[in-house]
Amino acid sequence: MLSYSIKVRSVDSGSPSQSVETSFNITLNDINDQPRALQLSNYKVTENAPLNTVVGNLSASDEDKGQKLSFSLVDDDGGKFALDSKGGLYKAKSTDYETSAVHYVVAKVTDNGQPALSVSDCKNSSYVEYPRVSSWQNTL
Ligand SMILES: [Ca+2]
Ligand SMILES: [Ca+2]
Repeated sequence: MLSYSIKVRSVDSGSPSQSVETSFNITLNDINDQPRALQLSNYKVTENAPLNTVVGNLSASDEDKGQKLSFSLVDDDGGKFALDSKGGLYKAKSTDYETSAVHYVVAKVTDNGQPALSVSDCKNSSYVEYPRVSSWQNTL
């Protein structure tokens, strides 16, 4: 909780003028701020990677100290992706580069403030699937 102290003086127009001075303490109450900077650590995965392969991890920040953030998927591209309890995005169904080279997922982060606030992000959540090529496999 932040607190400010201000001093107010009022002066009349009499002669001689009289004045009175009083101090006030103004207290700022914290309100819940929206989480922000929702990000996915990696967007690329090899096609035919085994189920449960983690593509990347979601992360976000929140100005409010000590709040717990939880992640969920608004759009999991037909159930192809899911989240583990730590915000890891993993493959839940098999995928095929020749059928679809880019998948679209929308993630959401929610804090545990009162009221709970959330942010969802799709602009950074497309994830690109690469053909199974040996040079790519080593990067995963
Ligand atoms: Ca706040
Ligand atoms: Ca918050």
